[in-house]
Amino acid sequence: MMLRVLFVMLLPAATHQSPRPADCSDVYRAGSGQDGVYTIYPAGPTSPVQVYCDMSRDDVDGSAEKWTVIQRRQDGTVNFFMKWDHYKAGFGSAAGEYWLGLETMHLLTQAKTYELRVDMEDFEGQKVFAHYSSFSVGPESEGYKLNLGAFVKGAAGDSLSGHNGKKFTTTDKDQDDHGSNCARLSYGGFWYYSCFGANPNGIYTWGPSPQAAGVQWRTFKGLEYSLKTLVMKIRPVSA
Ligand SMILES: [Ca+2]
Repeated sequence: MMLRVLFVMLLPAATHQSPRPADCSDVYRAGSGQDGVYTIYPAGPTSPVQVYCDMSRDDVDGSAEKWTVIQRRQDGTVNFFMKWDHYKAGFGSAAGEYWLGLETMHLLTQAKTYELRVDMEDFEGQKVFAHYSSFSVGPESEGYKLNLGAFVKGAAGDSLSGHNGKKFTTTDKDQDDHGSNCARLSYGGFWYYSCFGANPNGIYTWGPSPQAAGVQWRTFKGLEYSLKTLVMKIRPVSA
């Protein structure tokens, strides 16, 4: 009872003193318009998370994009063949390749409605994207289920809709629709079904990927090609 009273007295003061950004749109609103690594607090003031903010300008109207990067592949320096606890907590470096973490993704996407854009590039310099109207991740008690809105546009084509509604699977936690474990078969961790149209967390293999285990997006380069870069990023729909 004493503790409870203390918390009630302390919490309002702490939150009023310094509003902390929950995502990159908050970072932008607070005056930082440069691309780079920032600290956000999607779970409150005691839980800082490092994230890369993509503040680049829209090609059409020049407005700032304020994307919060939740996943990035670009050079193969980070091992993505990781277990459940790592996918839950996040790994890698916000300045390079990383996975933000399922728990942080869940907390972020509970607070606001986000849209998703996946940027990708092949080793010949061709750049495409896929844009989805909404993106959220359910709680751990529901297996961090993916809730994906409609495919809106993008020359990459739609390789992600098949993953909608699926729970997250890692080598040590099989929640997919396959008789075996898709994370083991595909050397990654993802919202697999049986198994995938997109494998963003697959093995980085610098192009040809005969075993369908690379960083892949079926409707762009098929399942025998591992991409040079792949970035998943979200922003509030009303930003
Ligand atoms: Ca399975």
